[in-house]
Order: sequence, then C-alpha cells, then structure tokens
Amino acid sequence: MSEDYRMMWKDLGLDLETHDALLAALGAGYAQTFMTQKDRPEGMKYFDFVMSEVHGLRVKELMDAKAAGRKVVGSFCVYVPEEIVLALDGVHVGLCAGAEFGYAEAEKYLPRNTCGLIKSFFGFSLTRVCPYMSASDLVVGENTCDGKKKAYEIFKDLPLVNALYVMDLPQMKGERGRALLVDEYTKFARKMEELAGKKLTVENLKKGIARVNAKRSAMHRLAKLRAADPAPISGLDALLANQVFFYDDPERFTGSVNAICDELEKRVKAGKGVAKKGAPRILVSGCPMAVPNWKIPSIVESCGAVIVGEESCVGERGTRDLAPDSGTTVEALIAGLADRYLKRHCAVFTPNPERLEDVKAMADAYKADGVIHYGIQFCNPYQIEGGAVERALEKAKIPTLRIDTDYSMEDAGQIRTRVEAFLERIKG
Ligand code: BJ8
Repeated sequence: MSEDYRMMWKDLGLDLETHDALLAALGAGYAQTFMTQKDRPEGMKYFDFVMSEVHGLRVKELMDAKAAGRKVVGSFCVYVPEEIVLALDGVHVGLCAGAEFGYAEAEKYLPRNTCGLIKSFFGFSLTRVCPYMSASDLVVGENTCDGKKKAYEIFKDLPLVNALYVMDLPQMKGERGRALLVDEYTKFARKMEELAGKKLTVENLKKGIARVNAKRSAMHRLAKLRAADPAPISGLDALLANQVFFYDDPERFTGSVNAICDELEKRVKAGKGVAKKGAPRILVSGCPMAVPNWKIPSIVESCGAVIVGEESCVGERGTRDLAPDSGTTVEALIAGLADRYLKRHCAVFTPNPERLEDVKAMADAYKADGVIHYGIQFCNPYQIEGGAVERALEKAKIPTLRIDTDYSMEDAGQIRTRVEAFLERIKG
C-alpha cells in the first residue's frame, strides 16, 4: 500500500499498527481462499483488484467524494434504501464486518453471547480499523433484531462515528407495517436532505432508483447463469460479487458484473464449468456473510460441491426485485420503495412464511440438490427460524443441513465432516 494511503488512514484516525495486522490477515485469507480456485472466470480479476484495494483506492474515492461536498452514508442492513442516498448525490457503503477482530474490546460493552456480526462491528470500530466507518458522515442503524437494537443504544454513546441515525423498522408485514416503513423512509429522506443540503425530487429519486436497479439487474443475470450444470462460477466467487455490491461504485460494479455474465454465457454455451457436471449443488440460506466471512462456502466447495445460490441479504434476498419507478410524486416513489423492501423476508419478521417459499423456489430454480441453513451463533431470529425451515424443507424432500457457527475456524474440521456426510446423503 502506498504512503498516501497511510496518510489517509492516519487522517481517518485508524490505528495503523492494528490496521496493518488486519490487512495482512485479510490478504492472506483472500489468497488462500480465492486464488487457489481453478477455472475462475477472467472477469473475477476485477474483484481481485477491488479486494486488494478494499481499504485503499475505494476509501480514497470516498475521501475525494467528501472533498467535493458529497456525503458518505454507511449502513448495516439491506432495509436502508440506497436509492435515497444516491438520489441526493451521496455515496452508500455497507459496514457489516465478518471477522473475529477486536472481540476483547467488544466484550467490554457486549455480552460474550452476542452474534458475531454485532461483535465484529463493535470490534472493528473500537480497535479503529474500519476506514468505511470513519469516513461515513452518517452511520445508519435499524431496529431489526434485539441484538442490533440494543447495540446501537450503546454505540451511540461511544465517540466512534461522526453521527448515528437509527431507523425504526416493522416486525410484521401487513398494512400497519407498510405504513411504518413508508413513514420511516420519509423521515430518512428528510434526514438525508438536511445532511446533503439538497432536495429530493421525482427526477433525482428516479435516477437513484435506476442506478440501484441496474446493479440488481446485473446480479439477477449472474444468478440465472448459476442454474446451468455445470455451474459456470463458484459459489465463493458469486458470494464475493454479492459482497462487493455493498462497497463499490455502482456503475463500475454493474459494468463489471455484466462483463462477467458475458463471459459466463459463453461458458454455459460451451458446457464449461467450475465443477464437474453432476457435482452436488447446494443452496445456502440464512444469515448474511459479510467480508471476509468465506468460511462455509470455502469448506463446502473444497468438499467437491458447488454453491448455486444464496438466500441471504448478501445474496438474492438482498438483490431480488427491482424497485418500481413509475410514481409521479416523491411520496409515490417512496411508497414504491417500501413495497419493494418489505419483500426482504428477513427472519426478524413474524410470521415469515414467505422466506420458506423463497428458499423452495430458489432450490427449484437453481436445481439445488440440498440446502445448507447457515446461522451465526447467538443469532436468535435465524437460528430459531432455521429449525422450522429445516423441517419444512425435509418434508418437501429437500435434504437440509443446519450449520450454526461463529467466525472462528475452530470448528472447521467438524463442519467439514458434517458437510461430507451431507454430500454423501445427497448422492444417495
Ligand atoms: S434484513 S438479515 S441485513 S437484519 S446475524 S445482527 S439478525 S443477531 S443481520 Fe440482517 Fe437486515 Fe435482516 Fe438482512 Fe441480528 Fe442475526 Fe446478528 Fe443479523
């Protein structure tokens, strides 16, 4: 990394020594997990570059945007409408952290039995290693699970971010839930207008919607190509694209994913893939996997299976459905956004039968031989819902394996044994 980046990190208040250790671990983990894969699409080189510059060039771009008067908004949940941020010329970045880092610091504020995702975002912030968090003019939290709700209460009193805004979210999806979401998105729009010093209009909101929809359309194209047997891209690489979705410049990301899809279309036509035709095909469903959480896909694919879809917020739950853009007023467009987002069937909702329907539909569309339900340890919503999902899928004759785990590699051997046995069961 260049000296300019070090200056930038210093200016952002990062702890350079700890940050060096994080980057070294991230680089080594990436090389071992991704660069050892065979027959990767050429287009993945772009994502290799993005990852090699994840705390460098992209952060520099954020700093340049800030210097030009644009606002950077960081968030933790796919319910935060990126469209509104982009409409007001802001830059939106995902903040979730997927590594066991700074846990000792985090546990000074949170109980040990807090989910890894929450502990990780505390750990990254407290040890001052997340440039995205430091660069954000506004960090947006949301009332989803109890863990996040309570964590934001503590977080807001720590001098770690420039400003924290917490959005309320419904827990039920009926008319009242919709009304609450419309109201919250309207309030968020006012907050963003105040921050950006700009007015939300039909024109700029439609542009924001179009930019995010274009990213999603590219991801839909990628998802469909994964239905081919042999699968033209590994689950690891597809997960990486889903992860970079949250960080990258929208237009550059859309162009890069479409370029990969052009390449994959040729592969599919030629009958080429990353795994042998007939290799066990797995759908992963459950908690989001934030960078650098590659543990489960890396184990599953090293056992000879291929992951063909992710029913996850870092995956199809997050990217499915385009936002409607036919409204002729700002209010109508915001209501359209609420309708689109209410179809993210997160386990924090009750009841949540639509999520199970999504899992079954995806298993069918991507010709999955089995489902792995992934729960982050101590995540009540997904771990509890996981039992019901497993029972329903098994009843529908879809073999299912439930894995609840944290970010450490301590149980990797045990998980591998369970995955191998599951694949044997699938093969019959
Ligand atoms: S819409 S999945 S991004 S809340 S893993 S912190 S639920 S205890 S991440 Fe999520 Fe939005 Fe839902 Fe998606 Fe809590 Fe569970 Fe931890 Fe979680």
